[in-house]
Amino acid sequence: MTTSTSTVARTVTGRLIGAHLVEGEMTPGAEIALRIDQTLTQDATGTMVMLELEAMGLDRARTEVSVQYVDHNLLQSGSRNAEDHEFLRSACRRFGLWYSKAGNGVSHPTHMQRFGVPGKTLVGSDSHTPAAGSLGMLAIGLGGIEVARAIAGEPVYLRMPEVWGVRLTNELRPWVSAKDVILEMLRRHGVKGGVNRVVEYYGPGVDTLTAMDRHVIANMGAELGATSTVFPSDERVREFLRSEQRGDDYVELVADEDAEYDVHEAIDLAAVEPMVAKPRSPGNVVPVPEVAGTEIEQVVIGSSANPGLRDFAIAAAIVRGRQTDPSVSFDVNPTSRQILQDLTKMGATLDLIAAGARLHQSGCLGCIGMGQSPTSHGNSLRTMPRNFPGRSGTADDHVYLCSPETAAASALTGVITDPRTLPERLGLEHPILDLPAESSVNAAMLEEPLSADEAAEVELVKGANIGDLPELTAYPDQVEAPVLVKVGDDISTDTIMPAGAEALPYRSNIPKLAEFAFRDVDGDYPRKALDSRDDTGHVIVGGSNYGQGSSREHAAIAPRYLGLRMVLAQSFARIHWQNLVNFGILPLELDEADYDAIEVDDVLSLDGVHDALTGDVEQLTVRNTTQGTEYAVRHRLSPRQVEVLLAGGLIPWLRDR
Ligand code: MIC
Repeated sequence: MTTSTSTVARTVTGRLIGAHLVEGEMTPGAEIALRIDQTLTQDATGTMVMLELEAMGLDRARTEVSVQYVDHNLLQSGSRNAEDHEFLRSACRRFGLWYSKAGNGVSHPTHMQRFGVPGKTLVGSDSHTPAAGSLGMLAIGLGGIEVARAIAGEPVYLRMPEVWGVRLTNELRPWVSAKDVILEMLRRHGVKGGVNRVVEYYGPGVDTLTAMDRHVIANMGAELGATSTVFPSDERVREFLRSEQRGDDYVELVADEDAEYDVHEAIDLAAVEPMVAKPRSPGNVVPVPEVAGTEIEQVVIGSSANPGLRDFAIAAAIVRGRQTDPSVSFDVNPTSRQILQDLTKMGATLDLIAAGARLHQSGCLGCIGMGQSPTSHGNSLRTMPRNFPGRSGTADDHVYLCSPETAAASALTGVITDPRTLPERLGLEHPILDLPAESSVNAAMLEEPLSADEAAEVELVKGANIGDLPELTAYPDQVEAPVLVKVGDDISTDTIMPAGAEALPYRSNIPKLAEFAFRDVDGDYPRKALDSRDDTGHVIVGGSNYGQGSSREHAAIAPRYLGLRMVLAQSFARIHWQNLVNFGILPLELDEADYDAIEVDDVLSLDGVHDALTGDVEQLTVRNTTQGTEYAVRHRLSPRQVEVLLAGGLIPWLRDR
């Protein structure tokens, strides 16, 4: 479907894109380039970004605001994570970035509270960056090196998305909250429903959602595979910015009454029920009654998917004066210090602790398996955004995702519980929260950028854990290499390059991190791949939506370090597809029948790569020399991406220029 610029320009998304467009046509599918106002990076992806800035020879950040958060790798067991934090702080001082210290808070809500400005563009090396769409920003998750380029003042390239208008009507009922809305979207559309789309919410129901409610929905829009999620900037945004003592940053940004969307959807908020995503995909959603009664061993409340004060306060109000079930570990990690401060002022922290909560420091922690891994047989119920296999740090985990209301109700009973049954079960009426009109703003753990003169004196501090960027060579003209791994549909980057407390501390050390690649698919992959590296390299074959989930470019860099040359998949997730190109790996799309035919260890060959990619046709022929067959495959790369790939990736491409 094509859309003329004039129609798209009347949606909030169209206005945001139109105001930042530096190249290209606003026709869905066409490559466009956007000017970027703000960036965010977090520690688990940020160390690579800072190494990339160093390699680019950047003198000083050229954005309006760039902030480095430390929120993922907070457990300091051994010196590695602390060395990453130290390196990141020195890089912020050197390159003129803000530094949000460990313990200050998770990037997304903290960025929204302290830096979000309606009408601006934001890119972040974290797939949940679209959370800032809650303020009428265009916020997009990207691989680190793309964010590094944005910090250096370069535009960001992407495919012009379709705009998916979701009309909200009515109001959520008691015991149902914003998380249930995004879970309802995932129930309807699954984890690929949003690929190459921006989800834009509009209609009378939008007004009934606070800015933080909108954050919940925009944050987890990443699970739909969407390029971003956008809400209007309206009175609710003005209220939010006022409560953050930043009322002056408010700008109205709304769609025209008769704005036209490329794709249409409607949700009656009054009809939304409590929802739960069952193991092991955020798209595996059912209404809570369908799984009610399932025993659980753990409840975790926290993460950027339910980061607002109300998300913790409602849980505290539900458990107030009661004890959580003895069989349940009730883990709570408030998303930011500011929120913890407000919860404490309200007395809610005490309610949580008295009910049996294990209170953790502000950060992502269990959301990426940085602690709080469950047993391999027990069920863990979380307010987090993802439950991909093994992501909790337990290989065969059973993680369910839900709202804070469902989580708190279940913590009390020890089984998955529909919070709407609490009045009858426990005589508990739906709590009415009395939230402070003003947040406890405290920016003491946010270090401002140094002046240019001061920054010029700063040396990067590289402890033993800070490795080097891999050397990337130009793409060969011929590939003839074995398939080392074949995986199915919806393989997430958590499968390709696992997170968890064991692997994450090596995010700045690619050779070491690579030892964990595809750990739960084939523990022998890193060794076999390394053996292939200096010889033929190797190939990976995937089903549809290959590489969904996180923005971690490590899921491309580490396999590339191990000699990966091509990935053949039925389709790719947006960020990972671009990350492959950025690190000199050729992504090719193949048909289902050909996917079915390929076997592990088959040798695939592609000749005349340079001519084939620079020609006019997207179609190429891959030969299976083991089976004596041929497959017609497609690359969907723009001429700019072809150049980058053939140079061996963005780093050599930039160096050549
Ligand atoms: C995630 O939610 O998967 C992460 C961990 O935040 C990632 C980033 C990472 O892998 O460091 C993301 O979403 O991009």
